[in-house]
Amino acid sequence: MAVLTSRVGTLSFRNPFLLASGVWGESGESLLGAWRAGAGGAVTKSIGAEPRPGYPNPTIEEYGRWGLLNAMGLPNPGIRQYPREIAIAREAGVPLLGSIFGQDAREFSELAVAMARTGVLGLELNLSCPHAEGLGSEIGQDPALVGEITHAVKQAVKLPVWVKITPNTADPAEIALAAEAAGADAITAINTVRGLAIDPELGRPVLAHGTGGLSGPAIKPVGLACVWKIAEKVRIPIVGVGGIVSARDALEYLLAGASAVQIGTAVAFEGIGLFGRLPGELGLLLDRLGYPSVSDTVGRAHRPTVPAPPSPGRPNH
Ligand code: RRO
Repeated sequence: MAVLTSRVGTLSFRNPFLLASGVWGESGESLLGAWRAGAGGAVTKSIGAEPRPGYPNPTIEEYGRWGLLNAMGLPNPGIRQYPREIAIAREAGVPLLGSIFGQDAREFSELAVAMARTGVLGLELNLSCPHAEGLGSEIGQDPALVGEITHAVKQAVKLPVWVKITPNTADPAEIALAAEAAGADAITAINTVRGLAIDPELGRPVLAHGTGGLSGPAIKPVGLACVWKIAEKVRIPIVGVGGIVSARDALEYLLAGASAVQIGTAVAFEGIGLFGRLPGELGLLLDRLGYPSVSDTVGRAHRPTVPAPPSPGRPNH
């Protein structure tokens, strides 16, 4: 069977399926549950300096299995409370990345230092929440600010730093390049795609916040295109996220240039049991397609070895 180990820079995971930030990762027990179910690792909920209740309800609109529109509003218990949750998962050996969000380079570096003390293996900087005033993608759309924050965090801690970037900008690859130039160890792409739902009966937006972020299978092509474009420009590893529900979806991301993938919305729909099924399914798929390992697939669609099928009605030169 194909080797499923996934390497993202200096970090190594038993398989490429990581729990994405924001879904299921609020408590130590839930992070541990994802690992016990078979995940390669997990990213915590995004944690800020102070506790935040999040936005009022409604915070989620569902589009069948195609997607979720959310505006949760970064609910989290704050960096002083959260380490006790991380301890539960870390003591059980879960490979964990700590996700943090802040307003500026100074706040990010302070959070990074506090998060590093918890024993996480690396950090993920959330520079991409699509509906947080003064946070997330509002700063993550500016390459200079992304560079400044990444640099400050890298100066503050010794851990690997992944920068999670937004698709809600003209050129996500430019943001990724700025993060790489500032010392990022990997790029996580993508966060949710900004969207809006309107309730015609009420004549107002469905979500209390108004706009939200779309996730789930509907955004897979957006995520793949971002990973593809970023892989053309940066040399650091990419972690793909957006709409993955099957081993085949994951392989598409790997072939586009991702070294590992994260799963969020599919966990919300299906539960963490999917981490027990996906690695085996990926192994079978890699065997069938002749890939000896996950690492042999990374970026392969940029240099295909199998000729394209002839297009109907056109000569195949
Ligand atoms: O909490 C949220 O509303 C949220 C976050 Br932090 C994020 O990064 N992405 C998203 O779609 N929602």
